[in-house]
Formats: sequence, structure tokens, C-alpha cells
Amino acid sequence: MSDFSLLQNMGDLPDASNMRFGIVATEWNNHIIDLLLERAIEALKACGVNETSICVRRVPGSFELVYGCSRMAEHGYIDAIIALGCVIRGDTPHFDYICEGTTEGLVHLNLEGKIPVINGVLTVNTPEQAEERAGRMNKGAEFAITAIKMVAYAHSFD
Ligand code: DLZ
Repeated sequence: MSDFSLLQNMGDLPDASNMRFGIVATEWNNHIIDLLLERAIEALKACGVNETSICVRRVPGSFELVYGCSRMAEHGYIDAIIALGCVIRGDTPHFDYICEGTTEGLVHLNLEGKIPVINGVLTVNTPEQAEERAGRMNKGAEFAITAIKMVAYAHSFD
């Protein structure tokens, strides 16, 4: 079990035993993504989510996350989706286009208002920054707890 105490501003871990989550994760930078994914699932389970209530799908890169999440959102069974990606700056403007396109697409999905979609895309200058965020900073758990809180928020209007 990893240390959740670093998530100081996240408050108490909520009970999520009746919630169902989708995770769409990229193949790009998969050593980072695998750690984010492992920690996100670990945090969901620590909050009571059943393993069978977590649906994981892979897409090639961050740019494909929007379509991946959009299709998953059509699946009536899922309460919230976590989009996991990692874009590392290179020598060309590609970084900016992917970050902008992905962010705008995820915003658009949230504006549709079907279910919350959490932006779990790391946008970093170096591989070391990505490792720091996926590892010591436990961003995977942070994204998972954000997803739980947004489902609780959505259910407060039921
Ligand atoms: C092409 C590309 C590059 C250069 N870098 C990344 C990256 O750092 N992280 C990531 O998730 N995806 C990257 N991609 C792939 C794009 O997201 C996308 O898969 C392609 O542009 C095809 O649409």
C-alpha cells in the first residue's frame, strides 16, 4: 500500500464502495502510465471500490484519450472516467498541440455533462518530472480520489 499522506489537500478518503470507474490509459510513456494506473487502482480499492467495478482500456497516445473517454462515457454502467496520459516535451511544437488538443477535448466531454472525466494527463518537460509525479507525488491516487469526489458531487443531485 502506498503512502496517501502526501495528498494533504485531498481531505478524508471517501467511501466509494457503490461507485464504478473507467480508466482510459495511453500506451505512450507506458512505464509512467503503468505506475499511475497501479496507484489509481490502489487508491480506488482503498476507498472501497470493488475490482470488478473498475474498467481499464488502453489507447495509443494522449491525443486518443478524448475519443477513448467519449466512447467509454456512452457505457451507462460507469460513474466517472479517469484519463491517464503523459506528454513529455520534445524538440518540436508537437507537445503544445497534443496538450492543447487533449485538454480541450477533455473539457468538452465535461461540458457535455454525462459523467465526470478526470484530466490525469501529466504534461512535463523531462522524463524525471514525470517519474517524480507518478512516483513520490502519487498523482495516480490524486486522480482517483478526485474521480470519487466528482461522483459523490454528481450523485448529490440524484
Ligand atoms: C506523437 C506523440 C509524441 C511526439 N509524444 C507523445 C507523448 O509524449 N505522449 C503521448 O501520450 N503521446 C505522444 N504522441 C502521440 C500522440 O498522442 C498521438 O497518439 C499521435 O499524434 C496520433 O494521433
